Amino acid sequence: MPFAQLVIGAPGAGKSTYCDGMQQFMSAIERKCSVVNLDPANDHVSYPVALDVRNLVTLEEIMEAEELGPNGGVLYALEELEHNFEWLEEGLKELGDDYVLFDCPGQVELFTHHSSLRNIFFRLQKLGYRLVVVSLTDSYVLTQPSLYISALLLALRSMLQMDLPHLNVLTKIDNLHTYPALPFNLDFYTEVQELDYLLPYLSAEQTSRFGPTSTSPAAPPQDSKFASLNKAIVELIEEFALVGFETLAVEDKKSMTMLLRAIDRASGYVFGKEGANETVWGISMRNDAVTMDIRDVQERWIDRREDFDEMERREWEEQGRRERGIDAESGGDGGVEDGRDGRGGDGEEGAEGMRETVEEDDDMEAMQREFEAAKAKEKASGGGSGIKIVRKR
Ligand SMILES: Nc1nc2c(ncn2[C@@H]2O[C@H](COP(=O)(O)OP(=O)(O)OP(=O)(O)O)[C@@H](O)[C@H]2O)c(=O)[nH]1
Ligand SMILES: [Mg+2]
Repeated sequence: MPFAQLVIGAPGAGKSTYCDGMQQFMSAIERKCSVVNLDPANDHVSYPVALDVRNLVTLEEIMEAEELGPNGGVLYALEELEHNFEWLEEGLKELGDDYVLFDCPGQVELFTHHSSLRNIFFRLQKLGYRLVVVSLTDSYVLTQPSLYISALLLALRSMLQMDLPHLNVLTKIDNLHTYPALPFNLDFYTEVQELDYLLPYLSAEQTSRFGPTSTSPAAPPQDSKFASLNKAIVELIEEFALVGFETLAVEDKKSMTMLLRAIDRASGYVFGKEGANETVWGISMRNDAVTMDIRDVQERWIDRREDFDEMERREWEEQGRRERGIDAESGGDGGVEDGRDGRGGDGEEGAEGMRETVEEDDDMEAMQREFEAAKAKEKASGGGSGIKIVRKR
């Protein structure tokens, strides 16, 4: 019973980067994993492709032969794939029981109303794959209330259309500190509750002559048609109560660990593969010490990013020193610069670097303890962490 992730999301959301990072991460935890490219426009990918839709159909050929633009071309190509599903089936047989990551095209029509991608997913399910949709959204959408609401609608529509186990993920969370300060804490955006707090910001965005962001919105005309429409949309999203988000910084091992845990729970992998040959991951899954809730994510990537970067840098230096010491003792030829090479090196080296750090749960725990101690100290001295809590609970 093979497991698979269907990686979807708007163009540029980070799908291919995620597939690359996740494959390296899985190889680090000794889970056999292959990536299948289902995007006919993907003429260059950084991961090793096990099966490539471009061997069946390319966007360039379709656009020329059918005189279509890029969007129409991708839809047409997916219809071709749907009608030649045997090609995909044959290719997947070669992959055996590998865990498969499907890198999908970014045209949103494909996961909102066009039927080909959904039909392909259902046929994969019939082949025996245990599927989970991993829907990626660039965390940039948090910077503008209307973008965030659009992302929520898109996520909701995709969930309803795909009708499969589904996780929404805010990607590039490491970029958040470069954007203007958000009016709410991160958990507000990931939990997707009490959206009416956003209404004044949506109205302010509409009325502002100078652009959308405002942390102190002017009194909006709450009775305008625009305000009523916003209210109806947020009520709709809340009534479905389906949308929520995980977070991801693809180069951060802890972030990847937390996300894969959530995906394994959603797909049932965590139960189906218990006792399988994955000792490192098994231990990590049972080890509750390595946890990171959304408030920790906020501290890590927004409020105290620099402290954490510094802490990690010291960790890497320490690890590098330890490894050099071990190399010297064992008469090895050295050469370990630091422990940082999670994805930097190519292929094997990157995976090896990640394996070492995943195995060193102790290091993560130490960091966690340091973090907890720093928080406790801050609380004891009466100082806040600088978090602005606007929302009332
Ligand atoms: N800072 C940061 N950048 C990221 C992250 N994930 C992806 N990116 C960057 O985002 C850009 C787009 O990533 P891709 O993986 O090509 O996005 P995609 O969804 O495959 O895009 P399309 O195939 O065009 O639909 C690249 O420049 C990546 O390096 C992340 O976690 N953090
Ligand atoms: Mg891509």
